[in-house]
Amino acid sequence: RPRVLSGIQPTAGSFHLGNYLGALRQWVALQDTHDAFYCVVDLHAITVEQDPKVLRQNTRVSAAQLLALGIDPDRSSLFVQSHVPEHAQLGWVMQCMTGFGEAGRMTQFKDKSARQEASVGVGLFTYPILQAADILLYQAHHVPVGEDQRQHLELTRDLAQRFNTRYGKTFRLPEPYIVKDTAKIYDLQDPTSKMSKSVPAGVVELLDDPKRSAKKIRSAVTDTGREIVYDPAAKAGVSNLLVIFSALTGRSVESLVADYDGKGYGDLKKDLGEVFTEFVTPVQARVAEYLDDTAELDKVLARGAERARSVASKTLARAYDRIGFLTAT
Ligand code: AQP
Repeated sequence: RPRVLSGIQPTAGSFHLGNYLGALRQWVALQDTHDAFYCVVDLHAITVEQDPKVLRQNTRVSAAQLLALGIDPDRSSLFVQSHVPEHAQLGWVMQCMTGFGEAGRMTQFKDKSARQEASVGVGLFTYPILQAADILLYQAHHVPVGEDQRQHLELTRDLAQRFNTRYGKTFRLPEPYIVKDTAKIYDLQDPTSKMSKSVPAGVVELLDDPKRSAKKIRSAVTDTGREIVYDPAAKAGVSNLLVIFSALTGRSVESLVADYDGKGYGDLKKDLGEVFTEFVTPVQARVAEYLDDTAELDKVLARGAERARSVASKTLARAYDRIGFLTAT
């Protein structure tokens, strides 16, 4: 079976619809066809300042959400990044393989550092390099992510190629796995920007009160026209709602457009609020159950980390050897 690896930050506590439709839904589906490794990337979370108590809690909340959304720990290795020290170790190696200018071209760093008011740490700058190590450790064939991660995947491939050329074939070059229809879910208040946890107004959070989320959906920004059509360039807001509606229900955008012929934006938004509520209510109940028994949750994560380490340690040992590090005896 081909391998798949992906990670998600625990920073916000709740995941949002962009995370779910852009990435996590694919994580769940790929369990059927792939040997899957999924991690909560707490090392990435500290690229911006975190309160230790909140980080610990959010890491569990993130793991509980992944389980509640359908990650099956018997089929997939679900783990916390810091439990597998090889990530940081290979991360250092990859930093030494990366050009300063190359890292500086990452557009997400430019966006995030521009948005951040506090001083920007070096970790935020080098985070795509650690992400490359995350992926390469598992010799992943595919990496299910949203469109915003495409450039980081390119960097990962470049670094793998560079290492292989310099030291001999060591790493598999991974392919991004990006589902076109939901590759970029847009902010409800600004449907030309991606939905992002850093801009809370237009985000729909999975763990938020569904009533509040339905209200956010009802007040989503749409244009002044009346017609419900799919036209991302001219009608970004409505098109975004149609994509979300379609992804949550499995109904095609065309059939939705046909069904809403003659109806108004208000009807679409109200119905989507209900669809979302129906989707998220059982998810929230399962999250609460997983968080009720943190000892069991921690055990699941320990098991996942053990399986992850057994793969990661082999890759790291091979890379260290190729580089010319003495084997520790
Ligand atoms: N709006 C989105 N549409 C589609 N996919 C998205 N992803 C994030 N936003 C969207 C995908 O979710 C996965 C996990 O994201 P992450 O934890 O790495 O965090 P992120 O990309 O930093 O998420 P945010 O909310 O976008 O945070 P900020 O505001 O910090 O940039 C990834 O696969 C990502 O592609």
